[in-house]
Formats: sequence, C-alpha cells, structure tokens
Amino acid sequence: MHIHPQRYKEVQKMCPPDGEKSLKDMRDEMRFESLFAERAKKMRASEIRELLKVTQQPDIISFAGGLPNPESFPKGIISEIMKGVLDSDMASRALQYGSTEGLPELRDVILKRFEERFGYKGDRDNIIITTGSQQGLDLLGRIFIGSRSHIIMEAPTYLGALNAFKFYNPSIHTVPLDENGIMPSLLEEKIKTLHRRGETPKFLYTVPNFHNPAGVTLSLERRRELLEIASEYDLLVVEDDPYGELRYEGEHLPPLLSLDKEDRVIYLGTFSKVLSPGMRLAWAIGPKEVIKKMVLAKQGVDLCTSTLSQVIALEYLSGGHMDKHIPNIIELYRKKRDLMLSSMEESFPEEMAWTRPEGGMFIWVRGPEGLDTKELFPYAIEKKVAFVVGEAFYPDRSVKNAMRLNFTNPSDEDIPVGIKRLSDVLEHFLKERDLKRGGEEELIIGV
Ligand code: PMP
Ligand code: G9A
Repeated sequence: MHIHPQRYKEVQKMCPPDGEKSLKDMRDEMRFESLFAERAKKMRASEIRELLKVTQQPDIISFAGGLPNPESFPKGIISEIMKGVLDSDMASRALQYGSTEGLPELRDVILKRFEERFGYKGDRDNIIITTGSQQGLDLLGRIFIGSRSHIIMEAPTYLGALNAFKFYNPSIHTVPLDENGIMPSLLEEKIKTLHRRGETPKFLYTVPNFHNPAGVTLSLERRRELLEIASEYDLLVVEDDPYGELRYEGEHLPPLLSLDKEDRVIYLGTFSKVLSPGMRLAWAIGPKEVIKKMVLAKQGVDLCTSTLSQVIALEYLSGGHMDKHIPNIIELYRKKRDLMLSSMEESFPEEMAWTRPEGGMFIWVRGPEGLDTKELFPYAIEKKVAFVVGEAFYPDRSVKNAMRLNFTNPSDEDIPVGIKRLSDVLEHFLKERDLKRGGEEELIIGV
C-alpha cells in the first residue's frame, strides 16, 4: 500500500492530534505561553472535535464523530413549538435569564418521566439542568477533583469526560470492560489497591448503556454488584447515560440511579441524542448536596442554561412528542447498525473482531497485536473514509490496535461503501505488515 511521501505528509497533517505546526503557529504559541496558567498549557485538542474539521469534507465518508443523524431531528415539531412559544405569554420567559438550577417545570417533567420509567423518586432539589452533559462532567470535575485527587474510569472511556476531568489534574485509574460492561471484580481490586496506599477515589465514572466508545452494556447482575462494591467502599458513582433510550433490541435495564438505595449515584442525562445536540440541553440527578454544589459552580460558568432551549424542551416533553418520536429514531438507527454490522461481516478481514451493540451509536473494533490504527489513519483518509483511533479513549493511550466506528450519522448508502473502503485499507495494511490474530483469547474490549 503506497501513498507518495509528499502526499502522506499532507494527509498526516489532517490527522489529529499532532499534525505539524507552521512557524507562525509556533510563534503565536510562544507569544502567550508565559501568560497562560499551568492548567491551560496542558490542554490538548480533543481528537474527535479536531476530526470533525477533516470529516466535514464532502467526499469523506465519516464513521468518526458521534453525531446524531440530522434525519432524527424533529424539525417540524420544534418549529411549531418555537412559533407557539414566541407568540404566547411564555415569550418573555423564554427570552429572559433563568435560574441556575433550571426551569422548575422542566425539572418536574424530567423527574416524572424517570419515576414512570424506573420508579426513581426525587424532588426539584435533586436535579439541575445543564448546558449539555459535557457541562455536567466539567461541573463534577470542578466540585470534586483537586490536583491530588484520584478517580476511576473505564478503559476505554468517553474522550470528552477524560478531557473534562484531566483539566483538574487528577490521577486517573482505569478498570477494563468486557462484553457485559465494567468488570466488578477488577473494580474492587482497584479500590483495594488504592485504599492500601491510603488513597480514596473521589468517584467512578461509568457509561453503562451502549458504551461510548465500546458499544457494550452493563448487565443487570453487574449493576447490582457494582452498587454493592460502591456501598462497601463508600464510593460515589457518576452514571453517564446519553444513549439509554436508544435500544434496538432487548429490554431496557434500570439505571444505577434507580437501583441505588444510598444516595451515591449522580446520573447524567441529555436531550442531545433524542432531540437535538444543538439545543445544548441536559440534566444531572443526584444527592441534594452535590446538586447544590453543582449549582454554585455553574453560577460562575454560564449563570443559567439557555431558557429558550429549556422552554422548547418543556413543551416537547409535556406535549408527549418525545415518547412519540423516539421510536422513529430507534427505527432509523437500528437499520444503520444492522447495515454496518452486515457490511463488516461481509468484507472485514478475518483478523478483525468487533462488538455488536444492542443500542447507541458505536461499534468498537479490535485488530491483531502490532496493528497501530494511528498509522493506518492517513491511509484511510487517502481512501476517503474516517474513524476514531482507539488509543484516544485510554488515559495512557496504551491500546494501539483499536478503532471506533459511528453508525448513526452516515447515510444508508454510504455505510456499505465506507466499510468496503475501510476493509480494503485494512486488508492491504495487515498483509503488508504480516499481522495476524493471535487467537481467541485476544480481547475485543478492555486493556
Ligand atoms: N457523555 C457521553 C458518553 C457522550 O457520548 C456525550 C456526547 N457524545 C456526552 C456525554 C456529551 O453530550 P452533550 O454535552 O451533548 O449532552
Ligand atoms: O464532540 C462532539 O461533537 C460530540 C461527540 C462525541 C463523540 O464522538 O464521542
């Protein structure tokens, strides 16, 4: 497989995160370097956010960004609601500042939906509306993480959480996943090791449903086990659940929040994947003391979440539109998942293995030892197909032979074409480097 060296350089520049810098970039960087705070100096661009720039080129088929499909946006209803709101006496409220906690009525309908679906009982002081769950993650970092703090995350984990938490400079410890989610025995071992060193983790961060990036779901049995361990070691759990509603087969599982009897779970939910990420609207439910602190932290960040978005979401939810529309999204995405899985089955080299998600937006792919997907990436871009390099999802970047594929954003037509392109690139790459799978024991997920 060959790309002309000059062309390779050009393509590599498009590859996040460490494309070559121009002299001007470096000069500009030095100009402000002495002024930036230490924590700002350590900030790195998110590989996914950087990739979005590359993959917006129209001829590239992107399986990279975790974007919803625009077809899933209920444009007509939003337009009607918006017009109705602006023509009514709600208009002044929708265009005014709101409380930092969020619109009380919106908090009520979210809680009511949670109670109906999972039996969770909480009141308005248990919930805060945030500007995306991404803000929820940052607020948790602000209130819990100091520079000598320890936190536990999954390996692999959501890149946006990793970046949000890293800003506060914690020591990050990881626990691997398998096809049933985080492995409880290894979690317990990790906590014990930390305790022996006199260290107490601030929290465990987990994505139990249709994991980003791994696509796996924490089984019911493990949910219970995890909470038993959390109880035994007095551990807080951050449950990040943007994909829970997007289940394409099987039964919905109760969130940790509703199984917990000890007020030790902080649940993050979002409208991004079931309504629109552009509205930047999400929520956190948890112990009152934690929510109170999140409110204080948020006051210094953005005062309040967009009231316009909140009023629209309130009308959308209370008018029953959400429950009516989610099945349409599920149907749209189930087909895309199946298309991607069957295309992979058809053409991916036999050395590759991958997860089969029951919902959500991602498939996790693992190749043989020796495959470095970061090296592969420029070749894929040359063939006009993109993915996210797996090492980005590990705090220590230790796993080199994995990649994440998104199946919700590409069109039905592009999925088989993009998968065939990726298969060809992989086929050539593996053959050229004489890479073979070691055996059945190789992990698809985990470390
Ligand atoms: N958590 C996870 C696991 C995610 O995948 C995402 C978005 N891809 C977010 C949080 C952030 O979502 P938002 O800020 O749009 O609510
Ligand atoms: O950064 C974004 O646009 C959200 C997507 C997250 C992801 O791809 O995991």
